[in-house]
Order: sequence, then C-alpha cells, then structure tokens
Amino acid sequence: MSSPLTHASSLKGLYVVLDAQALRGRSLVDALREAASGGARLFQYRDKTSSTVEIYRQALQLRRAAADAGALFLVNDRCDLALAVDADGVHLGQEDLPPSLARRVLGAGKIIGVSTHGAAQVRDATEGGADYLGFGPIFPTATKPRDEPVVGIEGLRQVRPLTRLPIFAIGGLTVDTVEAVVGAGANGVAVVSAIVDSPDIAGAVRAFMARLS
Ligand code: TZP
Ligand code: MG
Repeated sequence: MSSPLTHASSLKGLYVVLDAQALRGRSLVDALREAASGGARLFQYRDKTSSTVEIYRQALQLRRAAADAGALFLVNDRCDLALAVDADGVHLGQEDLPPSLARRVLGAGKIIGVSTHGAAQVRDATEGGADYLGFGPIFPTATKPRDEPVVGIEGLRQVRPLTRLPIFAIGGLTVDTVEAVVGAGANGVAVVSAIVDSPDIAGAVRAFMARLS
C-alpha cells in the first residue's frame, strides 16, 4: 500500500469534485473519464443524498475508472466507504470524524483531506494529521449555498502561513479566479460546477490546468 507521502506530489493543481447532485443524474463515470481525458488526476466523489449502498456502488465504479486513468480517488465524508472500495483516501468536513480518528480507521496508507473555513480549523486539521486542506468557500457558490460564510481571497492569504499542508481553495472558482487564489497561497483548486456544468468537461479541465501550470 502506498503512503500519503508517495502521493504528496499529487496533492496540488486541479481537484475535480464529482458532486452527484450537481451532475443532476448524468453519469459520474462519464464525467470522470472526460475530465481525466483533459488531464485531471485527482478526484473526489461527493454524494449528500443517496443511500449507503447506492454510494458504495457508485464509488466502486468511480474507483475503477479513476484507477484506469491513473488518477487518485477520494470519497467524501465516509471512511467506511473509502475502505470498502479501496479509495485512495477520504475528504472530511467539520461535522465528520476528526482526522486523527479517521487515521485510526484508515491507517497510514490513505490520504485524509479536511474542509476548513478559518484559522482555528486550519490549525486543528494540521495538528490532527490531515494530508491536505480544503479552504473556503472563497466565493459564494450555488453548490453549497447555505453553509459557512464566504472567506474571500484575503481569508485564504491569512491562513496560508498557519500550515505547511497543501491547501485547495474551493467555492465558486472559475478559470478566471485561479491566478488570484494561487497568488494568495493555494496549492490547487477544488472545483465542482465550473467543470461538471461545462458542455465540454475535458476542455474545462484543460483550461484550469493551463492556468495552474
Ligand atoms: N465546500 C466549500 S464550497 C463547496 C464545497 C464542497 C462547493 C464548491 O462547488 P463550486 O461549484 O465549485 O462552487
Ligand atoms: Mg462531510
């Protein structure tokens, strides 16, 4: 089993979040394959409404498609499902298992990412043994509308010195805002709608990657 350290160089750049609800019934596997054909190599499966068995079946298909593409694949929220499909890791929110406990469940070989929204959470997730952080929402987003307050580019700039972990900016990002978040210290961008709502997913991925290189 490879360790998160082996993956450390992959924890940057474009992180495509395959949100089942944002896909609105379209095939997540097709979306993953299209994004991979555009060059994406880091994926998260996020499904807030399906049953456990539905999420398991979908995750298994996505896990296989990601492996075929040579891409990393993480499951949102659920350590059990991440283990069940042998995902590369899990992405946890503040309401999920803390990273130190997730590590006990998953072991040393899996990647653990944590969503953070402010300085205290950045410190806690770093001390808790996360491998990377999400930080946001940078901008307002319809994908997660009633959640944490918008942190803005300045919020990102302020937390950058607090951790050495890779930070993925998230929330309302487009190709036109990549430069600003990278300038504020993000190592990558985690994106839902600007990728999956595009009529040309591979093209959208290429456009993001061009701004990230
Ligand atoms: N966490 C903070 S904002 C967000 C999540 C999951 C949604 C990001 O989606 P989009 O469509 O890229 O704004
Ligand atoms: Mg969660």
